[in-house]
Amino acid sequence: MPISLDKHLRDSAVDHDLRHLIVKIAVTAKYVHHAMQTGDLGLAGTSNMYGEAQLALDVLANQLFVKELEDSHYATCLASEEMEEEHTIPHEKRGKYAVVFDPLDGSSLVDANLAIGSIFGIYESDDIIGLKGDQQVASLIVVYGPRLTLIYTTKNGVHECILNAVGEFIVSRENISLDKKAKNFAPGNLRAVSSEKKYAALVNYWMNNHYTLRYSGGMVPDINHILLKEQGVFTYPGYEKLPEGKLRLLYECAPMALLVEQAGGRATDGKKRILDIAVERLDQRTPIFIGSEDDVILAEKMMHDEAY
Ligand code: FDP
Repeated sequence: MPISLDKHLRDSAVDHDLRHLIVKIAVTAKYVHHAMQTGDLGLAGTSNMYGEAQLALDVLANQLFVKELEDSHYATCLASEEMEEEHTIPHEKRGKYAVVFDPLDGSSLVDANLAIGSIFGIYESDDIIGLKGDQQVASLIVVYGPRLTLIYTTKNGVHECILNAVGEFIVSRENISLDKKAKNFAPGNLRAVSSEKKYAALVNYWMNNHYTLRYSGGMVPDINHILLKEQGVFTYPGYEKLPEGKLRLLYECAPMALLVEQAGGRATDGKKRILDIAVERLDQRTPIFIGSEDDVILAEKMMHDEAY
């Protein structure tokens, strides 16, 4: 007998407000998905704080999540990759959770009609700066692919839900658990091999050892792939032009690190656990090596040990 996301959260004795908040995010993802299928994907004529052109869809997804989260009465403040500053919830609507999110990750893939996603980290806090990813009480990703799916953790395992024919999220996989050893690899920022010889050696190691390439260009489908195949490794190192890489600690790397660690994997910046890095700036970036434990450890060694 299939069970709904709401019942799954209730059965796991997740806090009442957190349960409603997660369900609210899931329902809003349905609106975003609908907009993707029917909406105008032209440029909005605005840009975000990183100077990237925003698609109308980025703007719309951000607006939808902000409105719905504010109206939920469960949030204290919001931070989004598409907003320059923290958004404080008005006093009369305030709850107890800080929600950080990337409303539309993989925006460069929208026009090519490839899978994209949304990413959420949830903290019991009324502020964001100074938090570490370890303090998240939950994180989740939504995958807008051929089907609408989500993977969530409330620090009690990692579970997948699929939208069913009547529009309800149904639990499809419980307690996802990563093998220590990867068979697939997803090498992001491959352009870095031109200056980072250690990264070139790492990628060569995986190729020479017959790993299978599974790289989509979107962090959400790539991490989703690792979780569902229960093995794999994703990398996005820095290089001379971007020493910290491209991916954001708060909106992308910390929520992904919580999901992957909860599934028994590992996530570091090459030296330090992602979940131990304190957020100093909303737009902070970090290199990331994430996935099956043995391969992340190998990446740390090959990127930083002099012996290699
Ligand atoms: P995008 O710019 O299309 O939104 O941080 C966002 C991200 O995609 C990730 O989803 C993806 O893994 C990465 O950037 C791809 O970066 P490159 O520009 O280096 O290809």
